[in-house]
Amino acid sequence: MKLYSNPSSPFGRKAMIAAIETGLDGKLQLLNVNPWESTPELVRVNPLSKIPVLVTDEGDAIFDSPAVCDYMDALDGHQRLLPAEPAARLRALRRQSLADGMLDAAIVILLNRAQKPERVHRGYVARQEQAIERTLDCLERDAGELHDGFNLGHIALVCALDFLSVDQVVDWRPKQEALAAWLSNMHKRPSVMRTRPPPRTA
Ligand SMILES: N[C@@H](CCC(=O)N[C@@H](CS)C(=O)NCC(=O)O)C(=O)O
Repeated sequence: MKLYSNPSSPFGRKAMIAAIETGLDGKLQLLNVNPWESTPELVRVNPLSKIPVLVTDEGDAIFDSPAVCDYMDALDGHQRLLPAEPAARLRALRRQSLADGMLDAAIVILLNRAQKPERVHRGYVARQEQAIERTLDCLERDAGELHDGFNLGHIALVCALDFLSVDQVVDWRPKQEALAAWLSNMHKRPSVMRTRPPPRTA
């Protein structure tokens, strides 16, 4: 199997952590791509030119990260990532949606930061910042419930929260102390340690 990804991509990191947790990482050929370049190689497997993309041994391409992780979980067959029990599954999917939503908002903020001031969409950026703030507050309120294992919901949250810090989108740790403590604990997990994003250079 091939995984088109990039060590800086938080969505790609979800796929890598999922691969390690399901024991599939050894079977993966990693292809480091920059989605913004829309290379023929990437758009051939994903016309949306986004990463991660998993290409199976049969040549089928799967995207985006929830689908990639779901597929790996199905291959593994132990339901380590997506619990079968409905309430636990709902919690995992909801956490993943919150985390992925924060990432989508964070990417909009960063793209606008890279623009000249006259090209920044201030109202839209403020909307994304408020969405992240509300989501962090909501996660902080329920942080006590996060100690219920390590599945796709936890994976997505680790990737999103680290991205917010590494890319300095928002300095959330001082306000969300329980969430920060949970994340520090998650950093001891081998799959999380092995996939730590490189420091941002620019
Ligand atoms: N919903 C997608 C989002 C993937 C995504 O936005 N990936 C970024 C890299 S972190 C990307 O490829 N961006 C390029 C683009 O939006 O054109 C997923 O969960 O995989």
